[in-house]
Amino acid sequence: MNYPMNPILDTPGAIAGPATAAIAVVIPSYRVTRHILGVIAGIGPEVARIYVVDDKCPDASGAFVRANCSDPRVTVLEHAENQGVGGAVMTGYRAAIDDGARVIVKIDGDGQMDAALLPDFVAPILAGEADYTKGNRFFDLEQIRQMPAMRLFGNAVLSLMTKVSSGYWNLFDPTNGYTAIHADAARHLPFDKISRRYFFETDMLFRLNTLGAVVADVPMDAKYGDEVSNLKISKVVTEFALKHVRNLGKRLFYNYYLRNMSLASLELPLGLGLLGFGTVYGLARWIGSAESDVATPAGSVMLAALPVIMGVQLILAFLAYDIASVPTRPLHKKTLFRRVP
Ligand SMILES: Nc1nc2c(ncn2[C@@H]2O[C@H](COP(=O)(O)OP(=O)(O)OP(=O)(O)O)[C@@H](O)[C@H]2O)c(=O)[nH]1
Ligand SMILES: [Mg+2]
Repeated sequence: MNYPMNPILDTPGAIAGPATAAIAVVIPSYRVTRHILGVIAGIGPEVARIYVVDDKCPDASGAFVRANCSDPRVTVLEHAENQGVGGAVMTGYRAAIDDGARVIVKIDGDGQMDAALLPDFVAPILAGEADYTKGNRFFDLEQIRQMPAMRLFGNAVLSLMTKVSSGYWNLFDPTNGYTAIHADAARHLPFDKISRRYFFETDMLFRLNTLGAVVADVPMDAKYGDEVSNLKISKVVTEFALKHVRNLGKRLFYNYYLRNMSLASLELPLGLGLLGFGTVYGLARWIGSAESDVATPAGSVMLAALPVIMGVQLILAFLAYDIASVPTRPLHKKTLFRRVP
């Protein structure tokens, strides 16, 4: 069944009141039978379709929803094999896009996300201010105190790594799974290339940046109850670090050498080269003079110090350019990306 077109959508923030026909929710479901019915019940009338994606759940949460939920908006989709949260979300995105949804919200099935916040995620997209919105649990200091220390530290490190690898220097809390996306932006994502497990949310940001999509943070409170945590911090950090380096390399190549060239494309290699040369040459001369107990000539010192200083300056100039290059004009406002009705 396709979504009927709804004129009120063009009025920014007008998603209150009866179902606005083009907002869909995707719920990736794995070991959530104790929470999912509550999650669905909490989704307001502004949402027309709900896709519950059973990711080969050992508790058969898909069948559980079919048996216990009478909400006509709900469609249960099932994976023949477990694909991870990312795999489940992308199955939901595809179904919602095929059905003509305009904005697709992702809410986890474990009750950690308050569905009442959904309008805050959708409004910036309908107002044409963003292509993608994601939750940020670091706005309210009071709330932050409730967060487990290990998660706080992990998030801070991951946030910094993601700013660098994704190019979204304006965002924080990148692993936050509460998100919303405009269908016209989702349509251009390379679904098959996006990480499907815990790196999913972070990899989405990288892919959205390569499209030039605008992403905005939405303040939200984290809800931690009796749900079992599947996240193993130690395993995640190493795996994430490698993937961040990979994404950074790709982003720099795509944005500064493949699709565009600017002064920054010169500043980075020159800066790294000078910093590398100055450091190696300086260390070598330093060790040499320490071993021979002969003072290093001023010229040699300058030959090391100058490249280091210039190198650092050039790298800082590159970073300033990269920070200023965060996308500002939403993708779905660009005619090229807009779906032809
Ligand atoms: N763990 C896990 N969750 C999955 C999988 N497939 C879909 N999901 C769903 O993806 C969402 C996020 O998974 P969570 O395990 O809650 O991940 P998280 O919120 O980062 O970690 P926690 O804080 O431990 O809840 C939930 O709705 C899961 O039910 C899977 O293969 N493994
Ligand atoms: Mg969770």
